[in-house]
Amino acid sequence: MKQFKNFIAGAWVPPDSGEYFENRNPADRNDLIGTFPRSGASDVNRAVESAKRGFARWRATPAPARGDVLRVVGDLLTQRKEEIADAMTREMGKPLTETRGDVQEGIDTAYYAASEGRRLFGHTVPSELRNKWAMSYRRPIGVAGLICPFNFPLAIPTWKMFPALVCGNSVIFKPAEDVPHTGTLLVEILLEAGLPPEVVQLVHGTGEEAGSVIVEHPDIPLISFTGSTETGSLVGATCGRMHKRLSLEMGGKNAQIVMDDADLDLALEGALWGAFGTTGQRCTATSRLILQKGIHDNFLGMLVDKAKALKLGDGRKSGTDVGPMIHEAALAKVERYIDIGQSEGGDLLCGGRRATGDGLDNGDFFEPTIFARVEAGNRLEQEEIFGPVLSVIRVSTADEAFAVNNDVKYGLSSSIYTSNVNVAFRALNELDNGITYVNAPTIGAEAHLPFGGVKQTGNGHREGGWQVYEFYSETKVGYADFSGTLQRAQIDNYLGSPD
Ligand code: UN1
Repeated sequence: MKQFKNFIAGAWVPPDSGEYFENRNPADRNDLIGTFPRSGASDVNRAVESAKRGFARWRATPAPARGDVLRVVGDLLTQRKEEIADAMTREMGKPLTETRGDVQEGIDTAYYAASEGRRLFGHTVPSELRNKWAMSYRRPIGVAGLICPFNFPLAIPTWKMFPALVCGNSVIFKPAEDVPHTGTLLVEILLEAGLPPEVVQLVHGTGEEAGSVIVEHPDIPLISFTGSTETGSLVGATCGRMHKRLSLEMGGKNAQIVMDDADLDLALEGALWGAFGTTGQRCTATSRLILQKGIHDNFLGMLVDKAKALKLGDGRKSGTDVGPMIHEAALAKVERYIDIGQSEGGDLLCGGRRATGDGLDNGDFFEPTIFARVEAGNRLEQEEIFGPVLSVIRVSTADEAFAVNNDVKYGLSSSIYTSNVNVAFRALNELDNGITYVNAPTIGAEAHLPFGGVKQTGNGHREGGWQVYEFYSETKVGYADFSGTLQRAQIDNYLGSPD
């Protein structure tokens, strides 16, 4: 059994507390992967001091050279894709097909970041005065604190870390305590690729003991957090008080709409993948299915048959469709929502309980669950469950479907299946989400497009694509006057007087 370390001040070191937590395989709790540092304030403080030195060096490295390091990171991730996918499945459960996709998203993000090192555009615009240049350009900000979730153990840290690094910041990375091994592999790869050691710091531990210290540290001006809306609110309060730049990526209650004119087989595959992929533990998971009345009964019948046939199991074994949930507390939360759904009068058509037997007894498995006749406005329909629970709502018209989609406090992704081009474009226009898919499920965002949601899903920032580079850099404006005279903006006028 291996005891893992933090990476602070250029060295792999134990936590000051001397205490460690266990990392176990959620498909088999007897499988202990290793123990990881329980870090606290003194570890974070040393990481910050080192990251400040790393920042001084890294900001002076030209952006194209910073990008070159990320290109090597992409190459190394590609070479080690299978090994990382296996480690990831072992510590968080989703099947290998999905963890390979997770690594691929990191690879895509690395190559995108590498090229962005040569493209951190600013603007040059005409000055209103003669012989004067006006331009805007980007500067790095400082030490970035990155607090990451368990469900995309590689991809989401890369969404944050790679643009932060290309923009010239140094980073303190706290992986979720459920997936510290994947986080460790990522940092090993960054170092192997040639990142100067003090530019990255890896601090393991819990949100309460390590994450909160990062958020509250006065020398970390930049925080990126992905996780629950409740924790995000606490992070937001602190960052607001301390005037920190903050990107929040939080909950979702994403809906797939299926209209009467949809390709039903396609919509069926989409619903299964969206609702039960990653065991429903995605911010973008489909947790509501809005069915138009003409296809409602038929579609539901097909869906329940398919959901019952999904094979639960160890994600490292071939044939597994759905892996375990991340831990016991997540299972218990889903169970509470099963009770809520039943007390609200929902019709439990399949699942609704822990899955046991057939090699599942040592893991945290829950059966894919479908509730029909869920009323818009019910708690089951409104609150994020983060598990394999799909609520089905029956509607009559597109207008009603759109209203149901929009009437929740979250706004990450949505999807519509229809063959009517006008309804499809209306959906793109009218659904209140950061991402809307037409004839595709609510999951499947690509690394080179902005990712994020409206309303209480986020705070207006985006990850991925070109937009995240704005978050990790500060815009500065430079004016250079080479006229040799005092020119006064807004006052001197070169058009001459009207007469
Ligand atoms: C998340 O849902 O937590 O869109 C991230 C997707 C992935 C990223 C999802 N590329 O499904």
